Amino acid sequence: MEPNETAPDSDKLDRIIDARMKLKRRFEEAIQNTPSMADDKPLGSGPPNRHGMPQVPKSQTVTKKWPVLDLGHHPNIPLTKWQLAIDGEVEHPIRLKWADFMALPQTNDVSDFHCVTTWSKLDMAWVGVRFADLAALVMPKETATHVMCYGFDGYSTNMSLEEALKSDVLLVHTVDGQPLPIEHGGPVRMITPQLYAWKGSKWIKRIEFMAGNRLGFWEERGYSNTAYPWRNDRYS
Ligand SMILES: Nc1nc2c(c(=O)[nH]1)N[C@H]1C(S)=C(S)[C@@H](COP(=O)(O)O)O[C@H]1N2
Ligand SMILES: [Mo]
Repeated sequence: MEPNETAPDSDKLDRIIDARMKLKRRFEEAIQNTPSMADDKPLGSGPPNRHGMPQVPKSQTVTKKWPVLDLGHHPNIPLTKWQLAIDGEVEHPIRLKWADFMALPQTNDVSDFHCVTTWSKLDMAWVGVRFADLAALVMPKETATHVMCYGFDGYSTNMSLEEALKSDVLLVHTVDGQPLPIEHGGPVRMITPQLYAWKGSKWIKRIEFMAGNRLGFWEERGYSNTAYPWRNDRYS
């Protein structure tokens, strides 16, 4: 390869890194101040987890099984038809096909899953794309404060950007070394290890950045807007 052929690539990489660092600086303080990182009297039991909270949040029971919870309709999306739209209050809205998504930097992480119906599943091994890396691609406008995530089944759920931009929030396609099963949201779902699991849309198809907050499916029906497990913050 000629030296000049590598120039556009390293330019592109520089731009990506730049965008990520800019976004990180913008939200770092807000992220550090979220309840699941900053609360000094978190509710729960067990040794501290990696963000300093008791491993098992209050009123949760650890399960080995992985229950299925959703609205009862499991959309079957072939990879050839799969698309993810990221739009709203962003500089560069995009629509990713499967190959585009898999070509993005992939993150491996092990995290816990806390369901509001009182079970927790610990140490799940995930592979996927960081929400923060997707956000750096589209670049949220200064006015963006929250996101709404939509599933192919008609589901929706909202959260603040300081929660969504945490480094353990991923759009995952692989769990414990296997493709994410359809009943758990495959081909791709979001996970939010520091919030109750209903904030992670299964079969995710769209992320809308918003200049303010709106309520998602369960939030409209009395579930908490914020969903902090270590505050036992389940219903509003
Ligand atoms: N698209 C979609 N995502 C969803 C839901 C849903 O009904 N549809 N249910 C939520 C709820 S209430 C929970 S507890 C988790 C459950 O994920 P699981 O079925 O993989 O355990 O998914 C969340 N994400
Ligand atoms: Mo749930």
